Amino acid sequence: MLGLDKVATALVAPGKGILAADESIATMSKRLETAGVTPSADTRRDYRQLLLTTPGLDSWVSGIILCDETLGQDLSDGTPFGEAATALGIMAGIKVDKGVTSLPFSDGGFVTEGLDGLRGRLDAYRERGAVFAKWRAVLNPASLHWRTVHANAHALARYAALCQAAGIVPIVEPEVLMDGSHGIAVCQAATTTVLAAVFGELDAMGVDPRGIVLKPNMIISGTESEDQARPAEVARDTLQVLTATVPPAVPGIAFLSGGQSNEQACANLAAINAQAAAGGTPPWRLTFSFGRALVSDALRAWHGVAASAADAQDKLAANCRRASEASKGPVTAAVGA
Ligand code: 5MM
Repeated sequence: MLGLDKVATALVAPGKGILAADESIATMSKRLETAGVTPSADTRRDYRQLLLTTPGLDSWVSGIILCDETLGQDLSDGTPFGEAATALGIMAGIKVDKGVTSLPFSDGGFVTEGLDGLRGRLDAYRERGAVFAKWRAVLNPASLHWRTVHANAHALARYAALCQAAGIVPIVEPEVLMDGSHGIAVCQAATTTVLAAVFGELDAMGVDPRGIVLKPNMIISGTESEDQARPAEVARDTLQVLTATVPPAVPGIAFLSGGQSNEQACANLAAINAQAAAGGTPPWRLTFSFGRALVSDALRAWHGVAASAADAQDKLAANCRRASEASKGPVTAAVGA
């Protein structure tokens, strides 16, 4: 197997990003219902098969993140998902966290669980073809308590260390939510605090920064804020935060979309890359690990109808192509400037 640094670097290869298709059974079932599809193991499988087998996907996507259920499933031709992804030139990843639970004495904060038994699960996932993993912490910028920051940073670092010991590249995802009416400065302050704590804990746990991918939020205004930051401002503040907190040895930063549309997320990613390039060559690749910003249009187009699969795949391909372009460096932003 390739070294951790080689896998991490390949995940963020020029023009490539990561497709997050790892919704838990509960989340995926809700999204299917909203799209008019009856949720079941079979419909969840059919939907993920549609995504993975999109023609040309490997031109824009280096890896796909799956959940436990999908990595244990087979495509309709009987090929296991992990094997099918590898055959298509796409690395298979696995979401290993078990979701969030409330953290006592933290003013309503949450901590992500899933460390118990993780060592054994990682071995089993590797057997099924996973070469990278993902763990997501969720933080609310408007009510950020130091206990929430500390608990989540510690858990992310314990997870990352276990992954690297198992020969699996950890994607480290501390998500500062965009829900709320806060302005961009609140997101910037919270994300700086969170990333500084995360990299402090990763170092304390002996995690090699060359063998991880960071999956942070962009620095943006809260969804309900009346003052929506434009891409140039998002780029400036995002790069300030990353420069202050992320070691240059980290090969790549793959942003989550956090509820942004494909157009908005790609405009922001393009602006981030343009500004980074204007300041010289950034130490890390700056790309995408979007979920909703890539797949929402495809799910709506498919709505469980086999005859709509090709149209759905076209929509996914268009969104992945746009994200890939945005990750390449200076391009014309689609929204604002
Ligand atoms: C695809 O959704 C992922 C898993 O969500 P749940 O465990 O809550 O079901 C999620 O972690 C996702 O990978 C990230 O939030 C990035 O996705 P977005 O849609 O924010 O780009």
